[in-house]
Amino acid sequence: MISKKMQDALNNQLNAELFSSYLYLAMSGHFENTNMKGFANWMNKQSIEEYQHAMKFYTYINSVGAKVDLKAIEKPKNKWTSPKQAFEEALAHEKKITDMINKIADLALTEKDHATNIFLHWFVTEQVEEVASVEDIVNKFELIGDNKNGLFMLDRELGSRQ
Ligand code: OFO
Repeated sequence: MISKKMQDALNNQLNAELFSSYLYLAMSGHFENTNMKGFANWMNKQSIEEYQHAMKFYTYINSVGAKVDLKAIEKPKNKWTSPKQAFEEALAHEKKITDMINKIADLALTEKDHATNIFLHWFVTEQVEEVASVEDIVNKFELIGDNKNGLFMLDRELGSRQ
């Protein structure tokens, strides 16, 4: 059994992961609408991954006999001035999620909650990968600058994400 404080923290993270899914789906919709199908594909795949993250929390909360408590999901914005801006916001968002995961990991250590600590290991590693992969894309936008051809190539590259 986990503490009430940990139950609340995990439910809060479940909500944050659902918001991540919603945010990337909004970005995907924006890119579909602006005819950048490769960026739309990348964001769509990311949105699906985030839903899977949310479900890991959902399953874990249930598995330790705690109570899932779904909250309202914040409305994401639906317009970005450029693809670069959307990916920069995605990077800032992932850094925020990393902080949130680290805080729950701190709580697990404080409470000597070994099971939750081990459960969170996967997320700690995942966040390192997610921040690195979005950072890599943001760096590519920096290199591309105003070059339309570069933008086209990057859109095509991200379109291949499975
Ligand atoms: Fe993007 O890793 Fe979950 O939120």
